Amino acid sequence: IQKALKDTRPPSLPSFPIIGSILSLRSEHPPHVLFQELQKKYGETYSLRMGSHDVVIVNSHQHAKEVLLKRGKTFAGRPRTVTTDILTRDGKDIAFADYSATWRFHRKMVHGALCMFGEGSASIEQIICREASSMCQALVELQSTAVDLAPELTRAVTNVICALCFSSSYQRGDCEFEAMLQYSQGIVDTVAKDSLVDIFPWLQIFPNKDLKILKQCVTVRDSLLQKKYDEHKAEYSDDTQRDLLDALIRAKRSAENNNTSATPSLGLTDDHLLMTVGDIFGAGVETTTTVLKWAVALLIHHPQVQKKIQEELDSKIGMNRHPKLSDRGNLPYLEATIREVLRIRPVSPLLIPHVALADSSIGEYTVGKGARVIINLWSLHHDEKEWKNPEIFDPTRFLDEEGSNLCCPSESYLPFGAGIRVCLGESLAKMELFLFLAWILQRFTLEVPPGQTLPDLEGKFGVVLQPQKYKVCAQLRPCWAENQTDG
Ligand code: HEM
Ligand code: PLO
Repeated sequence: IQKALKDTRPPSLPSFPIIGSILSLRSEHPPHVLFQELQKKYGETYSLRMGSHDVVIVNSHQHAKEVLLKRGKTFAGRPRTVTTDILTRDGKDIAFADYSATWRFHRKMVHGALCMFGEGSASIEQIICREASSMCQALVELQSTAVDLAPELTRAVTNVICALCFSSSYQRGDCEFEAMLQYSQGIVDTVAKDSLVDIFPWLQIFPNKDLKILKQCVTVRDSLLQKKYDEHKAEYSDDTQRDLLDALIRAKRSAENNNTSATPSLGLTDDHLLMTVGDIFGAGVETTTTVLKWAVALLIHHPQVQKKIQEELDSKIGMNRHPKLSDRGNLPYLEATIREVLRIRPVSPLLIPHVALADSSIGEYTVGKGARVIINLWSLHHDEKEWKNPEIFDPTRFLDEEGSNLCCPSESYLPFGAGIRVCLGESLAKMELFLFLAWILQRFTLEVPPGQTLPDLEGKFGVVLQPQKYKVCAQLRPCWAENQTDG
């Protein structure tokens, strides 16, 4: 029986006691590319050992959908790691929390609160348009000079999530905003990184530069969150619910009033509440900003794509009004471009690791309880069997023959994941990407500054796949420039 069982395990990389498969994982490539390469030797689904854990790597959409959808609940666990435990006070958030009643409760609550502002609601559209307008104003001032757009893009995106979470926003040059930028980059650079501390938990007793940076950044973040929480508690009223934090405080109070014994089991503690807003705030800022940075970099590489989007905007919207959410159905080329950006440079190329909560299987392979499962979205999005020339940036692959209707040419496309751990911010992110890009491209043409090289498209692997810093020239389009001089 044991032999039969053993034979159905996924092919395994060589592994050694204590160090696991680490020797086969040394590579100049980032992990998603290395895991894609290793398919040639081990097949689409294979396993390796990290420290004392079995890790299954999935590179095909068939197996990915089995994990996320068909057996979604069995694979809904999350691993505990040293770095994410520091970030989330031992998994008291949503994204890095293991499957539990508390996790289900928090996810449902946040989902409900986000729906309140969701699609079709005028308020979120107003908030995004207000920020888009202020960003475009800032770009007019920076016009024609070589600038890094990242701070302006980040401020716009941050203010949207700040409005939803805290009913607040940041002006340019605000020192709290500058501090936030700094700690968040520090966290992105160090958390969940394929760092040795996550593979060997005992290494944390040794001084470790990354761990130190992470702890410092988390301390700064926590004091910012605590400040918002204290302010909200002081101003709280049962009659109004301004934002997500108010919604969470209300849920906590009503649980406390109704049933004192139910509160601990639902985990409505101060820590849970803080870590939950921390997640939404962090995810809300880093993901959407990263996609916008990729979109701008790719548009500079492909001026013909930019021109087509502008032609579409000119014919469907014109210059006399600003883009609205209701234009989304009329701008298929822009939508296709957003889809293609999310395909070619997925924000989260390995998703967040999943964990098998019981003995199970993936395809013909058995997978034991406790095994970690990594879905390599990079492989799904660059699979040559599924995509023609997957390395080429081509929005028309998401359009039909006439170019007037959106389509999805392959099932091997899951930028937001799927199933019970699917991204909570998908619809918010799509609204933001659409409106911000439509506003920018209606007004500006983005170009490489004279004498500078095109942005690097390789990306820095981390908890999100970010592009390297680059400079852009945002040129006001002729028709807008005339308006500007006309006052
Ligand atoms: C999880 C993608 C924006 C909140 C995820 C996952 C992916 C993803 C791939 C992991 C799914 C898995 O592990 O199976 C994206 C992309 C975004 C984006 C591509 C932007 C274009 C956002 C925004 C928010 C958000 C704006 C917040 C409002 C979350 C949360 C989770 C998550 C809370 C964890 C869900 C869970 O573990 O139950 N996202 N995301 N995301 N995302 Fe997003
Ligand atoms: C980004 C840095 C913040 O300071 C903290 C934070 C919270 C939630 C994380 C987010 C970071 C990175 C992107 C993550 C998000 C939860 C879901 C999202 C991992 C670390 C994705 C893309 O899966």
